[in-house]
Amino acid sequence: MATTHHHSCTLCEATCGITVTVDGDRVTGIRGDKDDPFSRGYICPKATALADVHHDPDRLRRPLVRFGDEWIETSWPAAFELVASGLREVRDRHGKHALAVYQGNPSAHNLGLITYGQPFFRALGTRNLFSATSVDQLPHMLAALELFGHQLLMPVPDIDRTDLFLCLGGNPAVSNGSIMTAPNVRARLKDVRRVVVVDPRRTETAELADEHLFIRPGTDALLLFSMVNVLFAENLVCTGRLIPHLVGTGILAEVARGFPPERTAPVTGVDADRVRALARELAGTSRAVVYGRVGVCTQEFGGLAAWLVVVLNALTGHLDEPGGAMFTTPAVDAIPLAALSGNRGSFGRYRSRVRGLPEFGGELPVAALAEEIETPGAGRIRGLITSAGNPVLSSPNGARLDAALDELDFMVSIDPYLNETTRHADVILPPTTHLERSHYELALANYSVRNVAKYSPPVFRRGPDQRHDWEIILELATRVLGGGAPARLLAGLGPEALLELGLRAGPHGLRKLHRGLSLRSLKRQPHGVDLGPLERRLPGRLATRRGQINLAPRVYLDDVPRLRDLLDEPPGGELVLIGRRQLRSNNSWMHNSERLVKGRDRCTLLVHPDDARERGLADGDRAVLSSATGTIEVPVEITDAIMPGVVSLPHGWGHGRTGTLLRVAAEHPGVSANDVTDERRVDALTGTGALSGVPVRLGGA
Ligand SMILES: Nc1nc2c(c(=O)[nH]1)N[C@H]1C(S)=C(S)[C@@H](COP(=O)(O)OP(=O)(O)OC[C@H]3O[C@@H](n4cnc5c(=O)[nH]c(N)nc54)[C@H](O)[C@@H]3O)O[C@H]1N2
Ligand SMILES: Nc1nc2c(c(=O)[nH]1)N[C@H]1C(S)=C(S)[C@@H](COP(=O)(O)OP(=O)(O)OC[C@H]3O[C@@H](n4cnc5c(=O)[nH]c(N)nc54)[C@H](O)[C@@H]3O)O[C@H]1N2
Ligand code: SF4
Ligand SMILES: [Mo]
Repeated sequence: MATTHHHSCTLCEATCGITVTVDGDRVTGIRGDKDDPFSRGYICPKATALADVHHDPDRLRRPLVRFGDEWIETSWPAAFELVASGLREVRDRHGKHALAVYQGNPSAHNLGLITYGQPFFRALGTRNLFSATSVDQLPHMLAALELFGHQLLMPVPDIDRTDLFLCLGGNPAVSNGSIMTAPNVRARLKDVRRVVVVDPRRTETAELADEHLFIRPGTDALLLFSMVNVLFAENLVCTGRLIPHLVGTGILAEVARGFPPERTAPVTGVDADRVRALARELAGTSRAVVYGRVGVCTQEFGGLAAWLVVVLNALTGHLDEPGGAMFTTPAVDAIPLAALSGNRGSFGRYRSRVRGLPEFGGELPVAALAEEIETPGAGRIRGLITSAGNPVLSSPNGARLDAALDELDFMVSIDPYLNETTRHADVILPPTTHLERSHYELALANYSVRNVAKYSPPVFRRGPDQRHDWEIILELATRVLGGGAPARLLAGLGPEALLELGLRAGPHGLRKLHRGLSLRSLKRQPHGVDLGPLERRLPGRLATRRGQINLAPRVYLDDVPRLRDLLDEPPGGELVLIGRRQLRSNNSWMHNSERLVKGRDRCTLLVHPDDARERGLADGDRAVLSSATGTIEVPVEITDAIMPGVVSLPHGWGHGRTGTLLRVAAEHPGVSANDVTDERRVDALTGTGALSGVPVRLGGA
């Protein structure tokens, strides 16, 4: 029987509404849901591939247990027993820190993993918690913690009401927006009066923009500091109604004096006159916003750059103002809940054992994972749980991690695929996937350009022998930590009940008792509910001790001398590598969908014509790309859309390895960019992997 279901695409942060038509147990179509008030029918090509994941013959549906090179399907109780004893043994013999966890990106899009995964992994009490955060948004979270008092208080560009969108290190026309949930961001950008993009590549977003400025990778903090310099030097600082709450502007003025545009231009490659003009334009446009994303985070000065993005918005009166950088009013508000438990976030409470990289929010940087497995001594990692992550392809020097994983005493992966990471596990526990579970955007609704809420029931009932992520976690929690009272309580509830509690306690729930949001009311509105545009939230929303925003926290000031050194040592003549995202690719794990990977090889290296000529390379040639950590062979694509001296390779490829079961991906393997990135290159302040700006050499194959 044919049925129609309303759901959301959970592949990226845009949260597009989808309409799924089903006949029996087959998906017959996935279309954009025109009645979703937020996405209004928009989807990108990846949404339809959710059907491919659902029907993928390679997707695991029952637990796999390794016997040498063989995998045997086993029952859930037997698999749980094996995993529990493996994990317990590591803890009993080597202590709780010997057990590590890596949580990957899809965790953030998964109601069950947010509500159950986080508490369980933390309850393990290990310092060795890792996640994709430290190759992603960590610098933005640190800025949120330092300036607004809570690591989750990241402001969002009010893109629908802005007149000037200054975008650094983000390519929302392809990524569909990040820490800016904005379905159909292309259309939204087209409605912005002026868009300026700062990027080492003339990206798809830059093509839509009014102006594009090439910047040398890793130098954004210099550019941003110069803009701060101009604001003070030309008396353009205007902090508006936040004046009584801002401190630290005096120190900022002082520090910024060392970064006049004429000093930074030779290093950044951005003309001093353009920097001055941009600063003036930002100050002179009443609805304007500076937005920085992955490119400003995953570089050697990511911490400073992410901080300066907030500083610029604040100094020009664009913080917490319509059209500027605003805070959301999500239906389930994680911040008061987390603040109540004293968990506002943390930084540098302890450091990684081998290299001394700083803790952030109870996690350590993933750039340290391989060495923590390999290096003997007390506290060495002996066991690993990966959940919804593929760090072999996604973390810097993935090749080293690939080898290190074999040294573990025990590894379990909660993942629907036998891929480059999970092939090292002793047991794989495959959860249900997207269409088989209910959905609410618990995390991303906090970073949405409008306040929205949407609940979707599962499209398919899961099979009798399948488990949801949260059920797997709960079972492990009970078996490893014992079935204490908290576990029993959680077990009795389930993610929906926790969601209901969150909705009731949230700003759109209790406060409006009669018409307040509840799970029931959301169920009656299957396309989702629009709760209006972003509103001013400061100073009430601040979680800082004195209710103030210190624009110049010590952690950043202490890192400024390192940036100043960059002024004196302009980068050498070598090539540097950056990444890029592609519309039909989603990090490392959607390449088993034929419709997404068919056509020409997309894992190509973009090279500027001058750099190609110098090396005798022609378009389509295979070239050898090597770095301090590795060597790979890639097809070259010559284009003037990339800055001279910079080459670009997408990440998430490098399939077809022995022992994986991804038959479509193996036909389109590509190479892994992270086989040449370097785990030793991190932002020294935050420990975030510096995936961008990696020195490389390029030659003919
Ligand atoms: N060079 C370079 N490296 C990068 C980046 C870059 O720009 N350049 N970007 C970085 C960024 S921003 C990120 S977020 C990371 C992403 O890196 P990761 O989070 O490590 O990896 P993903 O590629 O997202 O892989 C997700 C894994 O989760 C599994 N999975 C999918 N859905 C589910 C589910 O519902 N439940 C469970 N249990 N598993 C599921 C998939 O099979 C896959 O194994 O990569 C980072 N690495
Ligand atoms: N289609 C698709 N969409 C995705 C994803 C995907 O894999 N595919 N991944 C999702 C995830 S996990 C995330 S975190 C978001 C990321 O969302 P975005 O940040 O928008 O993603 P990117 O396309 O990686 O954009 C980073 C940009 O930074 C530029 N860049 C690199 N180095 C520098 C630098 O030093 N300075 C400056 N100014 N720019 C630099 C790159 O050229 C690139 O254009 O996308 C999400 N959406
Ligand atoms: S932009 Fe594409 S991948 Fe992202 S949520 Fe929308 S349909 Fe899904
Ligand atoms: Mo990400």
